Amino acid sequence: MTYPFSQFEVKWQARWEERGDFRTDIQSRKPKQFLLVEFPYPSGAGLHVGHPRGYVAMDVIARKRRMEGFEVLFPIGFDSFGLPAENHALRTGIHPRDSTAANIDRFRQQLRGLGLSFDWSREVITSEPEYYRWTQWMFLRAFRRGLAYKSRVLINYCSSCNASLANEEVVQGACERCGTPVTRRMRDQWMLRITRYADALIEGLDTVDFIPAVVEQQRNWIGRSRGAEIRFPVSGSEACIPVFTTRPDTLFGVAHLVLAPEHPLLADMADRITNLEAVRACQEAASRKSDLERASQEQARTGIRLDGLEALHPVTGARLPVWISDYVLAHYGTGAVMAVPAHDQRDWEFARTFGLPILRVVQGGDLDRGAFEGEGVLVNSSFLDGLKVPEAIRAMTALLEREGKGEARTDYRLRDWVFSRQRYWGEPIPLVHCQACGWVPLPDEKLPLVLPEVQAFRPSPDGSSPLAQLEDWVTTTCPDCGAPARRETDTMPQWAGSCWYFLRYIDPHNRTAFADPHLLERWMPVDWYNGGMEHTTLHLLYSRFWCRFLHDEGLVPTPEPYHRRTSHGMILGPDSEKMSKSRGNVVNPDEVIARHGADSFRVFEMFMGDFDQPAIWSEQGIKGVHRFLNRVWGLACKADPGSEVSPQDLRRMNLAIREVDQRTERMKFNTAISSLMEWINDLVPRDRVPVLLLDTLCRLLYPYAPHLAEEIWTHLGRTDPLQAQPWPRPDPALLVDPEVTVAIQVNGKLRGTLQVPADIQEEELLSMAFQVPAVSSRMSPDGMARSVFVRGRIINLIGQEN
Ligand code: ANZ
Ligand code: ZN
Repeated sequence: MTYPFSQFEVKWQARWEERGDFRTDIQSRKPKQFLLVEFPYPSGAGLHVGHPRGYVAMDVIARKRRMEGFEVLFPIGFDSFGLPAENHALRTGIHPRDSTAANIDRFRQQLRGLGLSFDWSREVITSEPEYYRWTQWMFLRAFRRGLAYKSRVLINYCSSCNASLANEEVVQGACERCGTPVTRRMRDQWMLRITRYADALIEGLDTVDFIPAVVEQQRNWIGRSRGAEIRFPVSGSEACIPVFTTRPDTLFGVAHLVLAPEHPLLADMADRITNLEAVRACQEAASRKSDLERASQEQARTGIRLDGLEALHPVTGARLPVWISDYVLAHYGTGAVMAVPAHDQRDWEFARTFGLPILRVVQGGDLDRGAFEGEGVLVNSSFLDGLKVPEAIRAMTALLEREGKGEARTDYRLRDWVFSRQRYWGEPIPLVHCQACGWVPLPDEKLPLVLPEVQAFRPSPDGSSPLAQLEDWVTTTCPDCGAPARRETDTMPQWAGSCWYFLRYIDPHNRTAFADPHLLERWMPVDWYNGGMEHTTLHLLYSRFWCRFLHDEGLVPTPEPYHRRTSHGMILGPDSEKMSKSRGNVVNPDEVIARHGADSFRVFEMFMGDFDQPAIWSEQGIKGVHRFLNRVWGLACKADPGSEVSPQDLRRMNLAIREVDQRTERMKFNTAISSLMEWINDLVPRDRVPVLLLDTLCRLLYPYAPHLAEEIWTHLGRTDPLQAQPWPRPDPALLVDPEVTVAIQVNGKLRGTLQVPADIQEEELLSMAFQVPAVSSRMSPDGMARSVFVRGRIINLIGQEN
């Protein structure tokens, strides 16, 4: 027997929509809750069982918050610009606009089928001109503030597709689409000065409530490190090699310098380098690797010495060999390191590989086994000897500053954000280049700059955007001086639209502003944002930056967009592997819902294990959950308004209320569901179930299995909407075991009293009685013949006294 979910789930979904249950009253005076999930990219594959894990979790919270009396904003939309649609267009000739629209329809239908309580009237779609008009508008604000600039940077490039690739499109050094090894090329790109916000983005982390793993990722990505820049003169020349180091204290342990293969000194000194050919080969090999590979610890150390070139130690004047190696990154620090093999593991490996000296300057560790990177006391270091690392850092930095050989410096791993793509399916960058005026923004009333129609989606052979081929579109006039001018043909990256979508939800149909300032004041920040762990670095950082910028412009009331951020673990296939089409382990949510119902699907996704950990899909598991919901249905069929509720029943119910409430708030969804399961197990054997218990069960179940809860609710004869019912609160008085005072008699004479739980068992009470000295001095347990127990009042021990 299975409960008739297919009869009522669709009915409830339709009714919720009709009644407008989840429409936010944006002007409401109730306390607000803005709950956010990452809006999906509408891929051709449809919704994946991984998406709903975060969506259902926040839906549970949203439904609970409505019952708790909050005005809830729980919106959804689509992040619909991006590469897969464009790549699909290249393969099939179908316009990305059309495939995207079809995919969105399918996603909508699937999301509705899950019974998620989104306010669909606030849907935003990033590829719609009414939306991207404001993305363009914000970009122009940034441009006018000097936050956007054009610069020549190295990009990933696929020579077979003739296209520049985003980092996400480079898979193990090869083009994701065609497998050709990716090379790096210089190209003019629009950049956003996110680095100006590096400190603010670190400090802002202290004002929000993000899970620690996310805070850590944000910090690491920004990668602030304090240290010094030290200049090493090149022997026999005026030139200097500046290095950035976090450990100026180790200067006396420097054995050689290592430059990034792209370092400009190589070109400047080409006539001095005597092994130029071998050096070129090494540079060539490095250009084929990604920064990630180059920085990897596992990577074998490769490199070559620059013959004919020597540097001078800034303090001792010793001659130091200069090497190049790809473990030194061109765009970090100064692109050059002072190698200290004894105290930096990468330098140690490099020195081991090439037989270079390893000179200890800090005590500690075993240098035969690896570098000692810890703290300790300085040795072999002249005036630093005997100092501890932090003191030595200060002393050395002071000396370098006095002698003009270097200075304290803070460096960041964070780079400015490459904000242009040579692609079609993105927001056009609304700038015009004029010979006389330079880059000129389109006036606001010319926005949106609508993405023009194209026939060919393929980038030009020179790597420029497909838009560059539309001569009629590109030629325009300068908005400032009216002279002939040319449009920018790059488009924005997919990140652009997702940087501020939460703001638009607050006022999605506003035609004169991206959102009404009063509504922003009332609804920002997002109270709780949940999403996948894979988006906690870049998306979070970019949107925090965007929000800070808008805040500085006086356009958004809060510097941080999100108050609380949590993340869910990924759902893995039944074979414990990441689900993928090629592995054939993808579970289709539509099929699961058809077989077991949306409520089973929802409850199972919440029951699969700890929410922040990866979970493995299992058919057995969903069947178990389905049986649980069946049992709940069975209880409802035994509802009896006349049946009495015992104090025991009330206590058990209050325990369930407390556990479900607390565990849900802590995102311990799986154990919240187990407490419901345990509770109803007590009720299942009964012939009649008191309505009061079922009433509470409906409320507690509603966030998790809303269709079933609604159905039972009407079964109980209730006509008022369940979501308007107050969320149950535990009664503390009912949660504590009531205690009673029991008189202890020995052969009928009072020998003491005990404070015990009202429902204590006789055996336990007896063993406590024999601990009372006035009892144990008169009678031993062996001497007792029998006892008389009057529950809640007296226990009389009868037998032989000592
Ligand atoms: C000497 C030294 C001695 C270093 C020592 C470390 C330990 P973080 O903390 O990540 O900022 N470095 C500097 N520029 C680099 C580049 N372009 N590519 C690769 N490595 C680079 O790292 C700063 C340290 O990383 C710097 O401090 C430098 O090595 C290296 F016992 O200088 B150190
Ligand atoms: Zn002009």
